[in-house]
Amino acid sequence: MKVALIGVGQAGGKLAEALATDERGRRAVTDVLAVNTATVDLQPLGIETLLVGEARANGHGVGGDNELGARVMNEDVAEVVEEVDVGPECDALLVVAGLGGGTGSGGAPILARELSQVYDRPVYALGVLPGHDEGALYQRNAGRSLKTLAREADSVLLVDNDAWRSAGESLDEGFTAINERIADRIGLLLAAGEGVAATEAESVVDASEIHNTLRGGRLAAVGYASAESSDQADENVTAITSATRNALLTGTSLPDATTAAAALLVVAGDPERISRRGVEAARSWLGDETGTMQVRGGDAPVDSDRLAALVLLGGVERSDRVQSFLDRASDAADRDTGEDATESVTSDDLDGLF
Ligand SMILES: Nc1nc2c(ncn2[C@@H]2O[C@H](COP(=O)(O)OP(=O)(O)OP(=O)(O)O)[C@@H](O)[C@H]2O)c(=O)[nH]1
Ligand SMILES: [Mg+2]
Repeated sequence: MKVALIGVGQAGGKLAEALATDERGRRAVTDVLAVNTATVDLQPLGIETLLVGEARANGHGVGGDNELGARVMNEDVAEVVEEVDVGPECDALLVVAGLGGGTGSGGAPILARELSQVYDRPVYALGVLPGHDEGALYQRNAGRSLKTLAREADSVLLVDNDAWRSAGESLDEGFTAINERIADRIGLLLAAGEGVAATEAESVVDASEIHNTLRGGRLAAVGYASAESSDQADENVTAITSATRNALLTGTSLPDATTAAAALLVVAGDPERISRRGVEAARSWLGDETGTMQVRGGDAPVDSDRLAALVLLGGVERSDRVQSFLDRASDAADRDTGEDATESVTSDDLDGLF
């Protein structure tokens, strides 16, 4: 799936750069831009950048004020859209931001709304949720931003900052490593079907498989795990099923978000090592575990001795994990646990940004 990529804010810019320079990610990224209100955060980036909100932020950022972040983006959004090159080969637009800060948190929903009006292609977001030890302001910002972004984007792929952090790694020292993991996994997903000859893979993951999986809901998550494999495909049934199991149960970008409206299983590895029986078993397990009948699948040829499973889950707002994050963010005294699966992102417990 080819995407035009726009990072908003500091996390957004760093992640856009990581994805656009990732060995696989760069095959899927047709254009990339980093937008911020802070000059110093744009300077180190090796991608095209755009400073916005100079009149209000003076090039110094918005200090975690996401309402100001939204206002600034609203004023300069035409200029941002102008800088993004969306060619005919582009399957979707992808807006990336940390949802807990100011510029990205407030700016991403405004930008997603504008891009949806300008282009007839899906506008997806990659949103980073603050880790549990980040302060209340971050949690609240992220909750309000997420609620608004879920309405304005076609789907929001969520990555919890605690999910792919290594043990003992502080959040700050871990950012580079976390960003690389995110870029590696999202890069694999986006590039899975790019530049793959139909003869090379048993089934190709084209853009429509991703669109259809994400169409199942407003929020999405991705899981990843790999396993050792044998050079004989028929000995790799367990390698594929256990990688899939670990991708969902311990390797997801949104821990414990295991209920979904639709799923996509990408099995990555040497095509000669991929067991069809393993893939069938893994897909069937995935459907049972996530509670959906819609499990799509495909292969991603990768030159490796290992086999990996990448699981994309659409419609994870059905998960308790999302509900509990939004509850924490809204600080609502009177919690509503309604039956409607999308209620967590549409209820009035938490004010949207606009
Ligand atoms: N994964 C990841 N998260 C980051 C990174 N940098 C910041 N964050 C997270 O993103 C949130 C803060 O957003 P930033 O992107 O720093 O803020 P901003 O959009 O630049 O907004 P202002 O600085 O307030 O103008 C926090 O939850 C951080 O933990 C990063 O490089 N990687
Ligand atoms: Mg900043």
